[in-house]
Formats: sequence, C-alpha cells, structure tokens
Amino acid sequence: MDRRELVRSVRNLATRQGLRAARSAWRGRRTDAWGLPARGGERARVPGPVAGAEPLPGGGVVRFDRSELRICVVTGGAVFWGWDGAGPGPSYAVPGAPPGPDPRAELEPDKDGGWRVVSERVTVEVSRNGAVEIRTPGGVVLRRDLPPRWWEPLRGGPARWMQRTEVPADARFFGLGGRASGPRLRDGTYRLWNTDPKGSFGPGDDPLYITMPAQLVVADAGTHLAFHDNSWEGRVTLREGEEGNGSGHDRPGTSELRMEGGPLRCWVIVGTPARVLARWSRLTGPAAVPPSWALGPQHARWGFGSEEEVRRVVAGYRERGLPLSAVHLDIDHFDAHQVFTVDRERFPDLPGLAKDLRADGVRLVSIVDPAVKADPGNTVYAAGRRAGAFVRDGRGREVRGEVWPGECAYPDFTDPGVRRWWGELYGERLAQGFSGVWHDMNEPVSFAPFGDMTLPRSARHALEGRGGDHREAHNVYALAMARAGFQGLRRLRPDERPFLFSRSGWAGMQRYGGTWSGDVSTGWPGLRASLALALGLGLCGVPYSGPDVGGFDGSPSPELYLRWFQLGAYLPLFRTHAAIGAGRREPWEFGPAVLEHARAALAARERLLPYWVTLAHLARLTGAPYVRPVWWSAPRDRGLRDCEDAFLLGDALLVAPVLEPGGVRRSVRLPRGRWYDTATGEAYDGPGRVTVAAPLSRVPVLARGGSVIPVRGADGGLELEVWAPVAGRKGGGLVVPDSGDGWARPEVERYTSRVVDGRVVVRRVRGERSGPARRRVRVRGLDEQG
Ligand code: NBV
Repeated sequence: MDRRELVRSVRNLATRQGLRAARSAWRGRRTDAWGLPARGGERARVPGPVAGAEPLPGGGVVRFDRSELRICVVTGGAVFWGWDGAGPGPSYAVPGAPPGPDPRAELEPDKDGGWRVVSERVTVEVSRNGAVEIRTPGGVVLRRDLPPRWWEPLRGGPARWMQRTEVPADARFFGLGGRASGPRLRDGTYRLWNTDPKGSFGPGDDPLYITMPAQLVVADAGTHLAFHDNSWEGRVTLREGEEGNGSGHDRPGTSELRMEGGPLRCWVIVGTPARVLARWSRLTGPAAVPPSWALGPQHARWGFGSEEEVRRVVAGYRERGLPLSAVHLDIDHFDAHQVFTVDRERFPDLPGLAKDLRADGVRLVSIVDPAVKADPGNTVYAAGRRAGAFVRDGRGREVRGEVWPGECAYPDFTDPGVRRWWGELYGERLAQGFSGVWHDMNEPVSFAPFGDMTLPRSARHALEGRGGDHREAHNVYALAMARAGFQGLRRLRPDERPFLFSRSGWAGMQRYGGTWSGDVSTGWPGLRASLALALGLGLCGVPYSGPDVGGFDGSPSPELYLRWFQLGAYLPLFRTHAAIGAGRREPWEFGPAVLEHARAALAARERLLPYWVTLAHLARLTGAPYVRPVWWSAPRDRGLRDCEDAFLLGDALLVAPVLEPGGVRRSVRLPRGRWYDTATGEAYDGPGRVTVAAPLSRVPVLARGGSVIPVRGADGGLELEVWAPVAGRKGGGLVVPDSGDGWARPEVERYTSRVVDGRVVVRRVRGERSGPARRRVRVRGLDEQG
C-alpha cells in the first residue's frame, strides 16, 4: 500500500470509527450515570478556630474545631503538611517511605495564638484560623496558604476542596507539568486532568498530556516548590501580583487550587532552584538515565509503511553522512493497529531489519499503546482477560473504549499484578529487535466526538489494592504504565538500562523515563511551545523530553524546519517525527542549504555527546534538568526570570534558538559573568543584553567563561573544551564519562580552571587534592582576555 492509500484507509477508518466513537462515548456517559450518581446537596466546612496542638517529631498536629493539620519537616528540609489526618502516603509521586522527620524541628506556640515549626531552613507558621505560612529563616514570607474550604456531599462521597495561596507580588509561576503557553505561567486557569488535545496543539491549548499539581514559584524572597499530592481532577487559577512601587501597597500573586476530591496535603521545598530540584528528585525518585544512544539524533514517522521504506530512509542518512542513532516505528507497523503485533506483510522480518540497522549503529524503538483490541482472537486480550487485567465498571463489566484497533479494553496499571503481566509482554518487542519503547495514547484515550476522550470516571481501579475509580486513577494511569514497562524491560534485559518515554504521566514519571511534546502543531507558535514544554517539565523533575522536530502535522517551511531542527539539537530528546498525512521530515527534503545547516546542527550534537551523557547522569544524581531556564543560578534577576526564548544547557552553555521567521540576529539576555559566542569566540560580560548573529547556518550558543565541557574530539575520544575564565576567577565543571548502557556506577570527575601567567590551567580535583587533568584539553576564548 502506498502512502496515499494508507492515508485514505485511515480516513475511511475515521468515519466508521467516528460512529463507533460516538457509541462508545454514549456508553461511557451511561456508565457514569449509573456509577456516579449526582452529588446532591453539600455542606461547606472550614477548619474553624484553633483548639490545641500536639508536638511530634519534626513538627506535630495542630487541632482546629473542624479539622486538624499535621506538619512535619523532614530531613533535608522539605515540609509536609496535611489536613484532616492526611499523611504523606500512599502516594504515586513519593514512592516508598518519605524521608524521616528532622528531629531538630519543633512545634511551639506563637504570640498570636497560633503555632509554628522552626527548622534550620524554613519556618512554618500556622495562624489561629488555619492559614499556613512558609517563611525563610529570616522571616520573609514565601507562601501563605489561606484556610482551606471543603464541600462535603450530604449523601457521602468525596469532598471537593479549595485553597487560595498568596505569594510575593514579584513572584513568577512555573511548572504544573507540560504547559504549552509556558514556561512562565501567566494569569489564567490551568486544568489538572491529563488530556489528548484532539489533534495538534499550540500555545493556547490547555491542558495537555502531562499535568501535575507541582508549581515552582520564583520571587526575590526566594524560590520554592509546592506539590499538592493529589491525583484527582482539579484546576489552578494563577494571578501574578503587582508591586506598589514603594507605596507599601503590593498586591500579592495568588494561586487558587480547586480539587474534585482526594487528600489536601502538600510538600513545600524551599531553597535555590538547584536545591529545590535536588530535594524534589530525592522525594519523587531519581531520573532514569537513558542509554547513551538515546542522546543521539532519532527519526520517527507515523506511516513509514514498510520495511523497505525504513531501509530507504536510513540509507538516506548514511549516504549523506548524517548521524542517526534510532528509528521509531509507529502504529502502522502493527497488525491492524494492535499493540504487540507486527504487520507481517509490510514488515516481514523485523528482527532482520533490526539486526541490519544495528550493524549501522541504528536502533529500533517501538510505539506501545495501552488499549488492547477486545477481540478473543487477539492473544494479548485473551491472556489479559484470563488474568482479569482490564478495567471494569461498577457492575463488573469490562470498560470498552474506541481507539485505533477498534473496540478496546484497558489494562489497569494501578494493579501490581497487571503491571507484572504487562511488563512481560515487552519480551515480544525485544524479540522483534526493538531497543526501546515509546508509550502513546496513555492519558488514556478513548475517541469521543464529545466530552473527555477518556474512560468513564466511574470505571474501577485497583489503586494498589485500596480500590477507587477513574477520578483518582486517571492522572496516574500513564505513570503506572511507565512503571510496568520500565520494570518489565529491566527484568527481561537486566544488563541494559531501559529506554522508555511516555506521552502522558504525572509527578515521579522520571523514575521510569522521559516524555516528548506530543502532537505539537507545525508553525512558529508550535516551535515556541516546544521549548516551553521542555523547560516546564524539567522544572517538575522530568528532565528528558523534546518535541516532534518540524511539528506533528502539515509541512513546515524550510526555514521553520531548520530552526526547529536547530532547537531540537539542544534538547534532550532530539527526534524528527510527523503524522501520517504530514510532509516529510528528513533533513534533505528541504533543499541543499537546509541540509547543510542541519548537518552542522547534527555535528554540533555529536560533538557534545559526552556533555549530554554527563548531563543525563547529573540529572539523576542532582535532580537538575539538562535544560534550564536562564534564571537557574540567578533567580533574583527579574529580567532573566521573564526570559522565555533562551535556556541553559547544563551549567556551561546558553542556547538562544531562533523562534521567529526572518531572524538572522537576535538579542540575548546574559546572566552575570563572562560569556563567549562559541561560533565567533567573541566575549561578552553579563549581566545585560547583547545582540548576536544568528544566521541560518546556526543558532547562537554561548559558553560560560571558565567552563570545562566534555566533547568528542576528532578521533572520537573524550576531550575537555575549556573556555577561559576571567583572570583572577576560578571556573570548572563536572564530567561523567560514558560507562556504557548498563548499570555501572558512573564516576564523576571534577575539574577547575584558572588563568595563570596568561595561560589557562586545568586541574582535576580528587577529594582535598588536585592534580593534572590527564585528559586532552582544548582552550578557547583566551585571545579575548582583557
Ligand atoms: O500513533 C500515531 C500518533 C503518533 O504518531 C503521535 O506521536 C502521538 O502523539 N499518535 C499520537 C496517535 C494519533 C494522533 C492523531
């Protein structure tokens, strides 16, 4: 079947499928009408006046007339608080036991009739009516959570709740998962409900595939992260504050969180951005380190259509001398779109294809959708049914949805037994020769012409044995699927780190892998959204992600494609991908000039691979995302805080992508210190704005003076590129050499750089001592020394 035929057949399917989707949506409604009766009358409640308190390790319990608040400062300095008896567990975000209480933190009465917990890094102040303030040790307020309000259904059932929070007038909000309009989250309402936006999305579309109630608040007074550990549906309304310009009449920023149910509990972490992310990753788990090949350039397409076409595309890369480390096969390689099958007519010998590609250094990655065609002839379905693996409704009937293969059943990944069963199925993918997996449609999606495209809210889930329904399980469905896939791959191939990335997810998903933009629309706004997503997710602890380079739908202009390619080359997941009917995304499809510029971007990526490997390991060890907003080390610089069109790659590089048509120069806001344009060697001193050349051949990349960057030398070996520090100042950097794709403990090398007698001296530091670098060093930027 050629491409056109394929497109046509999908369109036909779409109409037949449209009818089935409508039927399935009605069915879902009926299920909910039966399973979730109307809430009826509600009673509102607030905590009421304080009534007493009981000290406990790390804090204690403050009692109010109509509720109680538990507070605990844990070792490392994070604060936990929970109302109505809520504790830190069970939690999908914070697995295992959370850190223990900090024994030095004590609950004591304050002079206004409230209570406070004083600890080394933070003070928690509880007012008489239940407002909770988080203050710096110096007493500056970072966050004031006003007394919450609950609405309890008179007939029983989950209470809805609302809490308003005030933050300093100058504060900026970030996070909440992947938000296309970010990274700075402007005034508006952001929904917490993982959603396939129905077709491609742009900056105005919200919510998207990954939502999470984790917000990072950056203000002059300090940075903090607040995570409301609750997977239910909710919405956050943000309003930035206004400063009274010295009049003393600041209007604080506000964040109002409304949840449809679930516990009211929160973790607050205070500190520099680096410390906040470090503790956040300690709490939610360290990020999986992708195998090194997953840091190289990758190519995907929905609708390769056949083995020959895959070979042809890979040969295209090889013939042109372009590096390629992986090819991703989409649902069109399945037999009738059914997961864990192969269309043997068009892909007669996948293991053979995988082997041939592998000989050329190219891996195969497979899409995996959660929905299983509900057909007794489908062996996965038959086995799942026998195992009782699929989600059921309140009456015990299997919940069916409509997805690519037709009517489908959904594994309940919140059941540990189902996760184990599902994980074993990845053996089939490994046997086909795949080296990694790409989880899609796991919000989870069931096509519907109206309402939410997902399972009925009354659908039952195991929730680790506690039991509950889709209102609670929806947002963690993909996280639990990622856990199943990751652990399955680890069991099946224990010597290799799994490569997994997932469209949907929740707080903690980094433990199992990364994510990607999803169906970002082809256009300049989509290019901007690509960067917003990667930065926002990184600040939520999910460091490995990247866009569909070129956009998911349509055909980008050569210029747009090139600028997207150049941005993608500096994001962790660097992958070209497009929809079945969309134009091509191979670098040679846009004319000879674009090909040459793309070649340069690929070469730059290849040269920086040792740096990428270092950043991947450091993300695991320190929680710092590979790509960071430019305010990362200077959150008090308000100009940087509002800068959304550039980013830091690790500590050493500042990347200023071109996000507008026609741009050949651009203005860049520099953090403090010396910065070198890596293309021209020109030196600039920050803070401040500079204008740098951004010809079509490259995007500006600046290196921080003093930085030590591991790069791939001409002979393929690791060498240190060192950018001269300012005379009298010390620079340095960390290097984590590639220790293979297994589980070997990485070794972290630490280097310092200094200018001595007009020469740059690089030394390796081991404990208290330092010695020669013992690696090849290439010094840059010395001529520009003043
Ligand atoms: O599997 C087909 C696509 C995939 O190419 C894309 O990357 C996913 O985000 N998938 C969505 C399902 C269909 C979307 C219209």
